[in-house]
Amino acid sequence: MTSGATTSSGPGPSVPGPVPVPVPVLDDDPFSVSFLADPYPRHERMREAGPVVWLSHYGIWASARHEQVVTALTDWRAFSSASGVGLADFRKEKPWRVPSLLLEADPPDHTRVREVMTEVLSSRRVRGLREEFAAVAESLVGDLVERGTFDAVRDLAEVFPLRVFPDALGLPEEGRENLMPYGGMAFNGFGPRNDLFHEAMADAPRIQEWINESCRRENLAAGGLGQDIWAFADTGRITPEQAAMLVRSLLSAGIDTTVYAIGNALAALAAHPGQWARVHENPALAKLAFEEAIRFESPVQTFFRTTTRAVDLGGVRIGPGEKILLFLGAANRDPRKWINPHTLDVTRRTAGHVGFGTGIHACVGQQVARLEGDVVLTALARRAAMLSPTAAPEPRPNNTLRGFSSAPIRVEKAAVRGR
Ligand code: OVM
Repeated sequence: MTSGATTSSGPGPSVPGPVPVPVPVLDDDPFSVSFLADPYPRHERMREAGPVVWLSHYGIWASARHEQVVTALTDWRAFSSASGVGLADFRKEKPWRVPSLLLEADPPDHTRVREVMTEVLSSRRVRGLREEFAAVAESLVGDLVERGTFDAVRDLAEVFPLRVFPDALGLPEEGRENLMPYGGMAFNGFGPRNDLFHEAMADAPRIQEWINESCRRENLAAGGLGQDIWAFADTGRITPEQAAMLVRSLLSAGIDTTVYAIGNALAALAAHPGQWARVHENPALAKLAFEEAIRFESPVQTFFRTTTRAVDLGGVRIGPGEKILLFLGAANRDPRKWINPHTLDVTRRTAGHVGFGTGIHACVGQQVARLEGDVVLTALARRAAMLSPTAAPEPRPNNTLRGFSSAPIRVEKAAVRGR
């Protein structure tokens, strides 16, 4: 047993069934600033303690292993999203906002709205965004490379998604500064009511008012993804109320996630000059590099599920109505699944990573995220022969997202190729 973990047979009476295994009990607070700033040693301890552990600080189950995380995400009948995918159990406490029709729902309610969103964010539609996204990336990255030094987070990761995604949606110009703070609310909102939660919610009523206004049909520009959602209300596939809520989902999940993903990818690649050399040599590797960065430094670290019945996970019996915290970022570094999991390898086969989740709730916008990552890294690969950090990245604590508030880098300019 690893230090810090004790075992118990878990709460509840013993029942007939699989032979119960002792359940490791850990007292970590995975939402403390110290855990969030340096998660990987704690992930390892949790992963090695057992397939499923009991986190006594919150009275919840958790898994940091790839196999159990995938099993729980795949088995939506036993591991429900409808009670919320954060710590709060919606059957016991009032959610901070009206629950998402997409994220915080199970079949059959989930099914039709998910089908609509899958169509809205189809491959064909996303391919149609590429030209514009690539042009913005080329221009922005071109200017930054001329400067020689810049902050990969503040000057690039926080700038690029806000230059392309709100236009793709058709959002009004006014108030776009509310998008990142709203993402901060949504993702800190999955955690406990700690300082991060309360700081994120400080201006909640004003920001929510802007978000709700921005979901209305008349405030969305023609030709954007927002109007594409609303068009489904005319076909009767969804109601107008559902259309507005699905636009809210794009506003919740579409900005901060890609900011963190691009920032994490740039920070990881700057810290691994040998890997960047390969991407520079062959910019077609940009796609793989972005995917590997999502595995290596997963922007979405955790989501919860709630059991609907007694269920066995990795030999551990979990009772009905219990919360389980799934560590996507730890599953993505599980040595049972990955060779050299703590090494960034841009030619690694990343299939099976759970950075976008898996199962019926797997990220519906993942092709948009990949497009953003691809065009940014491709533009940089053509122009920068070398990246190097000029200071350690500054962690930005968040109850769900892993990333940095700053990652200053130096770039060595190359002759522009491949155009
Ligand atoms: C939503 C949503 C979906 C995925 C992630 C997320 C804030 C939100 O439907 O609102 O994070």
